[in-house]
Amino acid sequence: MPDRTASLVVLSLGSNLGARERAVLAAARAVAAIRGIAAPRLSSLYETDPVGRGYSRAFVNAAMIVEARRDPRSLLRACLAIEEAAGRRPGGGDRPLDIDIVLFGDLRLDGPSLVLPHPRMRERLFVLGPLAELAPGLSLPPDGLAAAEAADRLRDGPEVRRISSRAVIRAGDLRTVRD
Ligand code: PH2
Ligand code: MG
Ligand code: MG
Repeated sequence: MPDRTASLVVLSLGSNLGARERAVLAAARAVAAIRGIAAPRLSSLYETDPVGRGYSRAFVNAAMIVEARRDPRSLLRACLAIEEAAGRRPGGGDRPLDIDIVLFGDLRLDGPSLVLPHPRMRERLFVLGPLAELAPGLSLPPDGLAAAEAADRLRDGPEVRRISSRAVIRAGDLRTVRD
């Protein structure tokens, strides 16, 4: 039974520099190990065309859903520490690891370092494609559209290719399960 005081949190993981797949999988493990995080689930890995300027390589992206019993800003700080440990430097462009909080329950937040829901989530198939695999029926803001339907509406945009079997995290231990 889900913990009633926990929030359902959606994260988007990405890497387009170095050992991309390994970085995303290690990040998922590190997120699962953050205190107050429970019931982690990870999508398959996807190779995705970069969206926006200043990126020279394709990304590996995945979606992650967790239950969080901590506040969003402290979760963000923990995610930034994981990015830093993976070699992330301040500034834009190619990055070995990016962890974005996409949804934090129903919370709306408009702060200098964190905006929730993530303002561009509905435009990005590299976020919604993996999320739709994990939680096709999840209802998304602002209109409650299901994740699978929201992803379908972006099928004409930049490409998203599933490159791994589904990875599942159980009890904080990530195993890759062949489909
Ligand atoms: N992240 C960005 C900008 N562009 N494109 C893809 N395909 N995947 C990303 O994770 C990504 C991006 C900013 O963080
Ligand atoms: Mg990002
Ligand atoms: Mg980020």
